[in-house]
Amino acid sequence: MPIVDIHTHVYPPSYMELLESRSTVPYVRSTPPTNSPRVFILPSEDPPSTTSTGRPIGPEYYDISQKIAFMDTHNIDISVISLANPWLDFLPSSDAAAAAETLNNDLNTTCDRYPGRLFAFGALPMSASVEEIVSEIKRLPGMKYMRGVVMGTSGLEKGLDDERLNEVWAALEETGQTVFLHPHYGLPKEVYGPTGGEEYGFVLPLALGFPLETTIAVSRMLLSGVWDRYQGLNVLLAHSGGTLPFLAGRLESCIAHDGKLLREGKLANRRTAWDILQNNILLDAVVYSEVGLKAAVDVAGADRVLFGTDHPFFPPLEKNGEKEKWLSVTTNFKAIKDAFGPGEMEKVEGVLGGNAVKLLRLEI
Ligand code: 5CU
Repeated sequence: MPIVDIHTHVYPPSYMELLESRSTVPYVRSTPPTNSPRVFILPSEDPPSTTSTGRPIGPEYYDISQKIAFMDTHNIDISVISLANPWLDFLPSSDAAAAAETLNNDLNTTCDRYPGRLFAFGALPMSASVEEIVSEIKRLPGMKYMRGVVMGTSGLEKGLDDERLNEVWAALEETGQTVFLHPHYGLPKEVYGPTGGEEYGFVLPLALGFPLETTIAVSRMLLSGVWDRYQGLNVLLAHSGGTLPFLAGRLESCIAHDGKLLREGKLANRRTAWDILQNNILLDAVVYSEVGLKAAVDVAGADRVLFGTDHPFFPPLEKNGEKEKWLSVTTNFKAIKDAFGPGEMEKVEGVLGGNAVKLLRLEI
């Protein structure tokens, strides 16, 4: 059974050029003392402060041969690559549709260089008009290696419960494309303390801000009835669904006790979080512990959880050699193996790759 990485990012060369040409976040800049390129992408780095130094960025982000080398080092057979955050969200509306088209063509061509080893989630021009977004969604299935789309939580700037997204959900459902929903915006940095948590590096926004952002975005989709309207819409949640597997019970209980929702008739005939988790949501296995992985499997089912690495993010802090295995990856492999009993090898193989091959049709 192949090993498949469904959570693995790229910044193609043309996107790197874009980041290098910018002077506001997101951007890439070479700063003293090393003068090597550093990336500033997160809202918590905006505006850059005197203590904010970004993070190193190198060819592992844009040179696809490095992705393949990383796959070989970790025995990964197939990767479904996606543009990393913040995708095309920051582009002026007038540039977004053309940029998405160029980028997606580029991703498809990149996959073609390694037939059978690479597939992709396309990027959407979320700052363009709904018509242009829908048009790109409808164009993607014509491309050999595209298997869905990657999307952040901002939607058309008002979040994913925005009714203006109806046509987008309808197009995704109609074309049978999986939405890979990924965080970027986190929480307002004030929640991390007077300095925005800077004294703790990137720990708070990445460990907590990202998963909570995903949890809130999916909860808003659920509450606004997205899955009541689009019952065939499939969404793959990054980081094992944020905290949704743990909080789904509390979410459902709060819904069942909400007088406003009752008065507005919103409690009748609604699909619950449990139903959505078992039928519409796929969870990646990027949660770094057996405890979180077991929760993901418990709520979604072992056949709906999919291995991922988050490459090229979370590299080892000290490099010991090109062929060194990454701690962030071995931790997730171990969590998957430990979450299942000795007689459950089939489930392990499913999470490691079988589920992805089946659900994302990874055959050429
Ligand atoms: O470390 C990070 O900033 C990130 C990021 O931005 N996106 C991602 O997918 N993983 C880690």
